[in-house]
Amino acid sequence: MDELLEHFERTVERDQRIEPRDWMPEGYRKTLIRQIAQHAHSEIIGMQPEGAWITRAPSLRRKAILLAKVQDEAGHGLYLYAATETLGVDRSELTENLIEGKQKYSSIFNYPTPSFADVGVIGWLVDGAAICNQVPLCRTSYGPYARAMIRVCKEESFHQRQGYELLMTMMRGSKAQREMVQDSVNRWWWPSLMMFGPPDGDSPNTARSMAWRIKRHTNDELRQKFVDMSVPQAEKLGVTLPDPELKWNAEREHYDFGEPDWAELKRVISGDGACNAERVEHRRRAHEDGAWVREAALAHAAKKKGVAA
Ligand code: FAQ
Repeated sequence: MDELLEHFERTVERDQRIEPRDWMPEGYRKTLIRQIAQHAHSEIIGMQPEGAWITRAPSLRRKAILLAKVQDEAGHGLYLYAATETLGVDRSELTENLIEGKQKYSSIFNYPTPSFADVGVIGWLVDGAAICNQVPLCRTSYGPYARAMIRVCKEESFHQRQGYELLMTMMRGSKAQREMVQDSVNRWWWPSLMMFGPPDGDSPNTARSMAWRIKRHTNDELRQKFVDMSVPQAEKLGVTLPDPELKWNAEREHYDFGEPDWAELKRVISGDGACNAERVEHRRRAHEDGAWVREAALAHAAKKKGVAA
Protein backbone atom coordinates (compact mmCIF):
# COMPACT_ATOMS: atom_id res chain seq x y z
CA MET A 1 0.00 0.00 0.00
CA ASP A 2 2.77 2.43 0.97
CA GLU A 3 4.54 1.61 -2.26
CA LEU A 4 1.38 2.27 -4.27
CA LEU A 5 0.82 5.59 -2.54
CA GLU A 6 4.43 6.57 -3.08
CA HIS A 7 4.20 5.71 -6.78
CA PHE A 8 0.99 7.76 -7.07
CA GLU A 9 2.55 10.76 -5.32
CA ARG A 10 5.71 10.57 -7.42
CA THR A 11 3.66 10.45 -10.63
CA VAL A 12 1.71 13.54 -9.60
CA GLU A 13 4.86 15.40 -8.49
CA ARG A 14 6.56 14.71 -11.81
CA ASP A 15 3.55 16.14 -13.59
CA GLN A 16 2.84 12.83 -15.26
CA ARG A 17 -0.74 11.60 -15.67
CA ILE A 18 -2.67 9.16 -13.52
CA GLU A 19 -4.53 6.73 -15.79
CA PRO A 20 -7.74 4.74 -15.09
CA ARG A 21 -5.94 1.47 -14.30
CA ASP A 22 -3.40 3.08 -11.94
CA TRP A 23 -3.86 2.81 -8.20
CA MET A 24 -5.22 6.04 -6.71
CA PRO A 25 -6.31 7.11 -3.22
CA GLU A 26 -10.06 6.81 -2.70
CA GLY A 27 -10.31 10.55 -1.92
CA TYR A 28 -8.65 11.39 -5.25
CA ARG A 29 -11.14 9.19 -7.12
CA LYS A 30 -14.10 10.70 -5.25
CA THR A 31 -12.92 14.27 -5.83
CA LEU A 32 -12.53 13.61 -9.54
CA ILE A 33 -15.96 12.02 -9.82
CA ARG A 34 -17.46 15.02 -8.00
CA GLN A 35 -15.69 17.64 -10.11
CA ILE A 36 -15.95 15.95 -13.53
CA ALA A 37 -19.61 14.97 -13.01
CA GLN A 38 -20.42 18.54 -11.95
CA HIS A 39 -18.59 19.78 -15.01
CA ALA A 40 -20.49 17.35 -17.30
CA HIS A 41 -23.84 18.31 -15.77
CA SER A 42 -22.97 21.99 -16.31
CA GLU A 43 -22.39 21.42 -20.01
CA ILE A 44 -25.70 19.59 -20.39
CA ILE A 45 -27.78 21.99 -18.28
CA GLY A 46 -25.82 24.84 -19.93
CA MET A 47 -27.49 24.00 -23.26
CA GLN A 48 -30.80 25.36 -21.96
CA PRO A 49 -30.30 29.13 -21.46
CA GLU A 50 -29.00 29.69 -24.99
CA GLY A 51 -30.98 26.80 -26.50
CA ALA A 52 -34.11 28.81 -25.71
CA TRP A 53 -33.05 31.26 -28.47
CA ILE A 54 -32.50 28.78 -31.31
CA THR A 55 -36.02 29.13 -32.70
CA ARG A 56 -35.91 32.91 -32.30
CA ALA A 57 -32.42 33.72 -33.63
CA PRO A 58 -32.64 36.87 -35.80
CA SER A 59 -31.01 35.41 -38.93
CA LEU A 60 -30.10 32.10 -40.54
CA ARG A 61 -26.42 32.78 -39.84
CA ARG A 62 -27.01 33.42 -36.13
CA LYS A 63 -29.23 30.34 -35.93
CA ALA A 64 -26.59 28.10 -37.55
CA ILE A 65 -23.90 29.40 -35.17
CA LEU A 66 -26.11 28.95 -32.12
CA LEU A 67 -27.14 25.43 -33.14
CA ALA A 68 -23.49 24.45 -33.59
CA LYS A 69 -22.55 25.91 -30.20
CA VAL A 70 -25.33 24.19 -28.30
CA GLN A 71 -24.48 20.89 -30.01
CA ASP A 72 -20.83 21.33 -28.99
CA GLU A 73 -22.00 21.68 -25.38
CA ALA A 74 -23.80 18.33 -25.64
CA GLY A 75 -20.58 16.84 -27.00
CA HIS A 76 -18.57 18.28 -24.08
CA GLY A 77 -21.03 16.78 -21.63
CA LEU A 78 -20.61 13.40 -23.30
CA TYR A 79 -16.78 13.44 -23.25
CA LEU A 80 -16.93 14.41 -19.60
CA TYR A 81 -19.43 11.68 -18.69
CA ALA A 82 -17.15 9.23 -20.52
CA ALA A 83 -14.16 10.50 -18.50
CA THR A 84 -16.16 10.04 -15.29
CA GLU A 85 -17.04 6.47 -16.30
CA THR A 86 -13.31 5.59 -16.37
CA LEU A 87 -13.44 6.11 -12.58
CA GLY A 88 -15.97 3.31 -12.13
CA VAL A 89 -19.32 5.11 -12.13
CA ASP A 90 -22.13 4.77 -14.61
CA ARG A 91 -23.50 7.64 -16.67
CA SER A 92 -27.12 6.74 -15.89
CA GLU A 93 -26.29 6.91 -12.18
CA LEU A 94 -24.83 10.40 -12.69
CA THR A 95 -27.92 11.57 -14.59
CA GLU A 96 -30.10 10.25 -11.75
CA ASN A 97 -27.96 12.16 -9.25
CA LEU A 98 -28.41 15.35 -11.27
CA ILE A 99 -32.18 15.13 -11.56
CA GLU A 100 -32.54 14.06 -7.93
CA GLY A 101 -30.52 17.14 -6.92
CA LYS A 102 -27.73 15.02 -5.37
CA GLN A 103 -25.01 16.47 -7.61
CA LYS A 104 -24.36 20.09 -8.46
CA TYR A 105 -23.93 21.96 -11.72
CA SER A 106 -22.57 25.45 -12.28
CA SER A 107 -24.54 28.25 -10.62
CA ILE A 108 -24.32 30.34 -13.80
CA PHE A 109 -26.96 28.32 -15.65
CA ASN A 110 -29.66 29.24 -13.16
CA TYR A 111 -30.00 32.77 -14.54
CA PRO A 112 -32.59 33.60 -17.23
CA THR A 113 -31.92 34.72 -20.82
CA PRO A 114 -34.64 37.30 -21.55
CA SER A 115 -32.87 38.99 -24.51
CA PHE A 116 -30.86 37.89 -27.55
CA ALA A 117 -27.92 39.95 -26.25
CA ASP A 118 -27.68 37.26 -23.53
CA VAL A 119 -26.51 34.81 -26.21
CA GLY A 120 -23.59 37.14 -26.97
CA VAL A 121 -22.81 37.84 -23.33
CA ILE A 122 -22.87 34.14 -22.43
CA GLY A 123 -20.37 33.52 -25.23
CA TRP A 124 -18.15 36.40 -24.19
CA LEU A 125 -18.26 36.18 -20.39
CA VAL A 126 -19.46 32.66 -19.51
CA ASP A 127 -17.37 30.89 -22.13
CA GLY A 128 -14.56 33.34 -21.34
CA ALA A 129 -14.68 32.30 -17.68
CA ALA A 130 -14.94 28.65 -18.68
CA ILE A 131 -11.78 28.99 -20.81
CA CYS A 132 -9.86 30.65 -17.94
CA ASN A 133 -10.84 27.77 -15.69
CA GLN A 134 -10.36 24.97 -18.22
CA VAL A 135 -7.10 25.80 -20.02
CA PRO A 136 -5.14 24.90 -16.84
CA LEU A 137 -7.25 21.73 -16.57
CA CYS A 138 -5.55 20.51 -19.79
CA ARG A 139 -2.67 19.86 -17.30
CA THR A 140 -4.79 18.27 -14.59
CA SER A 141 -3.26 15.11 -13.15
CA TYR A 142 -5.97 12.68 -14.32
CA GLY A 143 -5.27 11.66 -17.94
CA PRO A 144 -8.81 11.22 -19.35
CA TYR A 145 -9.96 14.57 -17.87
CA ALA A 146 -6.87 16.41 -19.17
CA ARG A 147 -7.31 14.97 -22.67
CA ALA A 148 -11.03 15.79 -22.79
CA MET A 149 -10.20 19.39 -21.85
CA ILE A 150 -7.95 19.92 -24.89
CA ARG A 151 -10.78 19.54 -27.39
CA VAL A 152 -13.30 21.25 -25.11
CA CYS A 153 -11.04 24.32 -24.85
CA LYS A 154 -10.60 24.58 -28.61
CA GLU A 155 -14.36 24.60 -29.06
CA GLU A 156 -14.90 27.03 -26.17
CA SER A 157 -12.57 29.52 -27.91
CA PHE A 158 -14.87 29.49 -30.93
CA HIS A 159 -17.83 29.95 -28.57
CA GLN A 160 -16.21 32.92 -26.92
CA ARG A 161 -15.39 34.57 -30.24
CA GLN A 162 -18.84 34.11 -31.70
CA GLY A 163 -20.27 35.78 -28.58
CA TYR A 164 -17.87 38.72 -28.79
CA GLU A 165 -18.50 39.13 -32.52
CA LEU A 166 -22.27 39.12 -31.93
CA LEU A 167 -21.88 41.84 -29.29
CA MET A 168 -19.59 43.90 -31.57
CA THR A 169 -22.31 43.75 -34.24
CA MET A 170 -25.02 44.81 -31.78
CA MET A 171 -22.85 47.65 -30.46
CA ARG A 172 -22.53 48.98 -34.03
CA GLY A 173 -26.34 48.84 -34.35
CA SER A 174 -29.10 51.01 -32.90
CA LYS A 175 -29.26 52.70 -29.50
CA ALA A 176 -31.80 50.07 -28.41
CA GLN A 177 -29.37 47.29 -29.34
CA ARG A 178 -26.53 48.94 -27.41
CA GLU A 179 -28.82 49.23 -24.40
CA MET A 180 -29.73 45.55 -24.67
CA VAL A 181 -26.03 44.65 -24.57
CA GLN A 182 -25.35 46.88 -21.56
CA ASP A 183 -28.37 45.50 -19.69
CA SER A 184 -27.19 41.96 -20.35
CA VAL A 185 -23.63 42.74 -19.19
CA ASN A 186 -25.08 44.25 -16.00
CA ARG A 187 -26.94 41.01 -15.28
CA TRP A 188 -24.16 38.52 -16.16
CA TRP A 189 -20.97 40.17 -14.85
CA TRP A 190 -21.28 39.23 -11.17
CA PRO A 191 -22.66 35.71 -11.77
CA SER A 192 -19.71 35.12 -14.15
CA LEU A 193 -17.26 36.01 -11.36
CA MET A 194 -19.08 33.52 -9.11
CA MET A 195 -18.46 30.68 -11.59
CA PHE A 196 -14.93 30.40 -10.15
CA GLY A 197 -16.36 29.27 -6.81
CA PRO A 198 -16.18 30.72 -3.31
CA PRO A 199 -13.17 32.80 -2.20
CA ASP A 200 -10.09 30.69 -1.38
CA GLY A 201 -10.57 31.16 2.37
CA ASP A 202 -14.02 29.63 2.05
CA SER A 203 -13.25 26.85 -0.43
CA PRO A 204 -13.07 23.51 1.39
CA ASN A 205 -11.74 21.52 -1.60
CA THR A 206 -9.03 23.76 -3.07
CA ALA A 207 -6.02 22.85 -0.89
CA ARG A 208 -6.47 19.08 -1.37
CA SER A 209 -7.24 19.41 -5.09
CA MET A 210 -4.16 21.62 -5.61
CA ALA A 211 -1.95 19.11 -3.77
CA TRP A 212 -3.25 16.35 -6.05
CA ARG A 213 -2.83 18.69 -9.05
CA ILE A 214 -6.45 18.19 -10.01
CA LYS A 215 -6.82 21.98 -9.79
CA ARG A 216 -3.77 23.93 -11.02
CA HIS A 217 -4.84 27.36 -9.70
CA THR A 218 -7.03 28.52 -6.86
CA ASN A 219 -10.50 30.01 -7.36
CA ASP A 220 -9.28 33.56 -6.58
CA GLU A 221 -6.27 33.30 -8.91
CA LEU A 222 -8.50 32.34 -11.83
CA ARG A 223 -11.09 34.98 -10.97
CA GLN A 224 -8.37 37.66 -11.05
CA LYS A 225 -7.13 36.37 -14.40
CA PHE A 226 -10.66 36.59 -15.79
CA VAL A 227 -11.13 40.18 -14.57
CA ASP A 228 -7.77 41.24 -16.05
CA MET A 229 -8.69 39.66 -19.37
CA SER A 230 -12.24 41.07 -19.52
CA VAL A 231 -11.66 44.76 -18.69
CA PRO A 232 -9.84 45.66 -21.95
CA GLN A 233 -12.36 43.60 -23.91
CA ALA A 234 -15.22 45.57 -22.32
CA GLU A 235 -13.47 48.85 -23.18
CA LYS A 236 -13.05 47.83 -26.80
CA LEU A 237 -16.69 46.79 -26.94
CA GLY A 238 -17.82 50.09 -25.38
CA VAL A 239 -19.70 48.62 -22.40
CA THR A 240 -19.34 49.45 -18.72
CA LEU A 241 -18.71 46.64 -16.26
CA PRO A 242 -21.10 47.18 -13.30
CA ASP A 243 -18.45 47.48 -10.60
CA PRO A 244 -17.54 50.95 -9.27
CA GLU A 245 -14.49 49.50 -7.48
CA LEU A 246 -12.94 48.20 -10.68
CA LYS A 247 -9.61 49.96 -11.26
CA TRP A 248 -6.05 49.22 -12.35
CA ASN A 249 -3.63 48.70 -9.50
CA ALA A 250 -0.17 49.60 -10.83
CA GLU A 251 1.58 48.09 -7.82
CA ARG A 252 -0.10 44.68 -8.14
CA GLU A 253 -0.26 44.93 -11.93
CA HIS A 254 -3.81 43.63 -11.75
CA TYR A 255 -7.27 45.18 -11.63
CA ASP A 256 -8.80 45.64 -8.20
CA PHE A 257 -12.47 44.73 -8.13
CA GLY A 258 -15.45 44.60 -5.78
CA GLU A 259 -16.67 41.68 -3.73
CA PRO A 260 -19.24 39.41 -5.40
CA ASP A 261 -22.37 38.70 -3.36
CA TRP A 262 -21.32 35.38 -1.83
CA ALA A 263 -24.71 34.93 -0.15
CA GLU A 264 -26.26 34.93 -3.63
CA LEU A 265 -23.81 32.23 -4.79
CA LYS A 266 -24.71 30.07 -1.78
CA ARG A 267 -28.40 30.57 -2.46
CA VAL A 268 -28.12 29.66 -6.13
CA ILE A 269 -25.92 26.60 -5.42
CA SER A 270 -28.39 25.37 -2.84
CA GLY A 271 -31.24 25.40 -5.40
CA ASP A 272 -32.79 28.81 -4.84
CA GLY A 273 -31.76 30.66 -8.03
CA ALA A 274 -34.19 32.15 -10.56
CA CYS A 275 -34.25 29.08 -12.82
CA ASN A 276 -33.02 26.06 -10.76
CA ALA A 277 -36.38 24.26 -10.67
CA GLU A 278 -37.07 24.92 -14.35
CA ARG A 279 -33.60 23.70 -15.47
CA VAL A 280 -33.76 20.44 -13.54
CA GLU A 281 -37.37 19.80 -14.54
CA HIS A 282 -36.49 20.33 -18.21
CA ARG A 283 -33.62 17.85 -17.87
CA ARG A 284 -35.85 15.32 -16.15
CA ARG A 285 -38.46 15.58 -18.92
CA ALA A 286 -35.83 15.20 -21.66
CA HIS A 287 -34.42 12.14 -19.88
CA GLU A 288 -37.85 10.55 -19.54
CA ASP A 289 -38.85 11.40 -23.11
CA GLY A 290 -35.61 9.80 -24.33
CA ALA A 291 -36.17 6.50 -22.50
CA TRP A 292 -37.45 4.79 -25.67
CA VAL A 293 -34.22 5.66 -27.52
CA ARG A 294 -32.11 4.03 -24.81
CA GLU A 295 -34.39 0.99 -24.74
CA ALA A 296 -34.29 0.67 -28.54
CA ALA A 297 -30.47 0.94 -28.58
CA LEU A 298 -30.19 -1.78 -25.92
CA ALA A 299 -32.65 -4.03 -27.78
CA HIS A 300 -30.71 -3.50 -31.01
CA ALA A 301 -27.39 -4.30 -29.31
CA ALA A 302 -28.88 -7.47 -27.75
CA LYS A 303 -30.30 -8.57 -31.12
CA LYS A 304 -26.98 -8.03 -32.90
CA LYS A 305 -25.17 -9.98 -30.22
CA GLY A 306 -27.67 -12.81 -30.62
CA VAL A 307 -27.15 -12.86 -34.38
CA ALA A 308 -23.37 -12.77 -34.05
CA ALA A 309 -23.33 -15.60 -31.48
N1 FAQ B 1 -21.60 26.56 -9.05
O1 FAQ B 1 -14.34 23.94 -2.51
P1 FAQ B 1 -14.89 24.56 -3.74
C1 FAQ B 1 -19.29 25.29 -18.76
C2 FAQ B 1 -19.40 24.06 -5.17
S1 FAQ B 1 -18.32 25.99 -17.57
C3 FAQ B 1 -22.04 25.45 -8.40
O2 FAQ B 1 -14.20 25.76 -4.27
P2 FAQ B 1 -14.01 22.99 -6.03
C4 FAQ B 1 -19.06 25.69 -20.19
C5 FAQ B 1 -18.31 23.01 -5.29
O3 FAQ B 1 -18.67 22.03 -6.24
C6 FAQ B 1 -19.02 25.59 -15.96
N2 FAQ B 1 -21.33 24.88 -7.40
O4 FAQ B 1 -15.03 23.42 -4.89
C7 FAQ B 1 -20.26 26.26 -20.82
C8 FAQ B 1 -18.26 22.48 -3.90
O5 FAQ B 1 -19.35 21.61 -3.68
P3 FAQ B 1 -19.29 20.16 -2.91
C9 FAQ B 1 -18.55 24.28 -15.42
C10 FAQ B 1 -20.14 25.45 -7.09
O6 FAQ B 1 -14.60 21.84 -6.75
C11 FAQ B 1 -20.30 27.59 -21.14
C12 FAQ B 1 -18.53 23.72 -3.04
O7 FAQ B 1 -19.22 24.61 -3.88
N3 FAQ B 1 -17.15 24.24 -15.20
O8 FAQ B 1 -20.10 24.52 -18.39
C13 FAQ B 1 -19.64 26.59 -7.72
O9 FAQ B 1 -12.62 22.84 -5.51
C14 FAQ B 1 -21.43 28.17 -21.74
C15 FAQ B 1 -17.27 24.34 -2.49
O10 FAQ B 1 -16.42 24.92 -3.53
C16 FAQ B 1 -16.58 23.40 -14.31
O11 FAQ B 1 -17.25 22.63 -13.65
C17 FAQ B 1 -20.43 27.15 -8.75
N4 FAQ B 1 -20.03 28.24 -9.43
O12 FAQ B 1 -13.99 24.26 -7.03
C18 FAQ B 1 -21.40 25.49 -21.09
C19 FAQ B 1 -15.07 23.44 -14.25
N5 FAQ B 1 -18.46 26.92 -7.17
O13 FAQ B 1 -19.32 19.15 -4.00
C20 FAQ B 1 -22.54 26.07 -21.68
C21 FAQ B 1 -14.46 22.37 -13.38
C22 FAQ B 1 -18.24 26.02 -6.19
O14 FAQ B 1 -18.02 20.13 -2.13
C23 FAQ B 1 -22.53 27.42 -21.99
N6 FAQ B 1 -14.67 22.60 -11.99
N7 FAQ B 1 -19.24 25.14 -6.14
O15 FAQ B 1 -20.51 20.13 -2.09
C24 FAQ B 1 -13.87 23.35 -11.19
O16 FAQ B 1 -12.90 23.92 -11.63
C25 FAQ B 1 -14.20 23.40 -9.72
O17 FAQ B 1 -15.05 22.33 -9.42
C26 FAQ B 1 -14.82 24.75 -9.25
C27 FAQ B 1 -15.15 24.63 -7.75
C28 FAQ B 1 -13.82 25.88 -9.45
C29 FAQ B 1 -16.11 25.06 -9.99
